[in-house]
Amino acid sequence: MTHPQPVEPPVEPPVEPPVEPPVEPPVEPPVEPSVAQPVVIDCDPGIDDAVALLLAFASPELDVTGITTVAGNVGIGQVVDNALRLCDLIGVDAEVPVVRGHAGPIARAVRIPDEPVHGEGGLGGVHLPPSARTPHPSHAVAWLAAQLRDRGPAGTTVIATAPLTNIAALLHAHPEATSSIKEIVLMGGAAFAPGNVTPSAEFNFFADPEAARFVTEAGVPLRIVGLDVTRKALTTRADIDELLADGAPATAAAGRMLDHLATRYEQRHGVAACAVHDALAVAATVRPDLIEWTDAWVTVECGGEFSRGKLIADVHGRTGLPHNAKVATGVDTDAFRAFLVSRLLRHYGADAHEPLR
Ligand SMILES: [Ca+2]
Repeated sequence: MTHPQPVEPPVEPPVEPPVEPPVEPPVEPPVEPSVAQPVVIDCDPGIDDAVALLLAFASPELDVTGITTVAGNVGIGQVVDNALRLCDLIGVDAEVPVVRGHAGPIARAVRIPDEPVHGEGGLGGVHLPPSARTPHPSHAVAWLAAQLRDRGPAGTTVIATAPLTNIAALLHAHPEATSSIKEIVLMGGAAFAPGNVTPSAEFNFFADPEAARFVTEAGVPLRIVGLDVTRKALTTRADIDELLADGAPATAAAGRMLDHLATRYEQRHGVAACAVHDALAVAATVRPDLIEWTDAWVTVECGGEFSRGKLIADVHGRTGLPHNAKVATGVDTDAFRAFLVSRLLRHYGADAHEPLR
């Protein structure tokens, strides 16, 4: 007698787990040069201007067609010299001019800060090699007028990171330029935060309040990035160390300049970090979504005993006057820090993904 053989249960083929597609790190979409926004940068380098220039030239969304200069953080001669040296550091195309502008306010005596916020030479004691470049032969105001005219209606964005003397002089002498400006994105003022020169005034507006007032009321699309947000968007010691550790010429220079600011900030506030005011204006141009904007009618106090240079922002419509600006009132600090540091490392770092230009 045979015993029945045990029946093996049918073997189910192993079920392969579904294959998850590999997770790619987020990649910024490439920006075609043809859609890059033409911009001019009016500045007074200055450490944060220097970092703003580095960020602008690392941003393919922007086509920086010229750098105009004005007295502010340091005198006009030093500002021009710093801008030329920074162009070498960045690798700016020789066709992009550095243009000398006003040596001080038109309506007031020049006022260079007594306190050396930006350190020796205006760049935190960082010595960049002398440049063989020379400034453009035109004055900044004449150059801006021609540049804006050539680019056509609403063709150019102006990023202004200094006292507004050049821009006010442009809009006063060449009112037709108003229609050629797509928008002005400026670093200046403190609508609701305390000032950094007086209790009420930020440096750029305090240095030339008449110019700031003229620009705010000139009828040009305007976005204002002031101390209300730049003081919140602090670059940290870790960010600075990351730039220093990279060690390439431009990242190391940025790290050393920011280290100067952070050391000073720590002495004053007990926190090893620093505001990079002007770089936030560039970021606001490329990535306005990083900022919370509030529509307001704005002007600048020119005659106050204690409030000279104060940015007045009527966000509740008390004056009944129509909105003439978008005022930055909030910022995604971590997103800005990541944007700034990653762009600098990506474009200038030792393992730069893209060539210098
Ligand atoms: Ca500046």
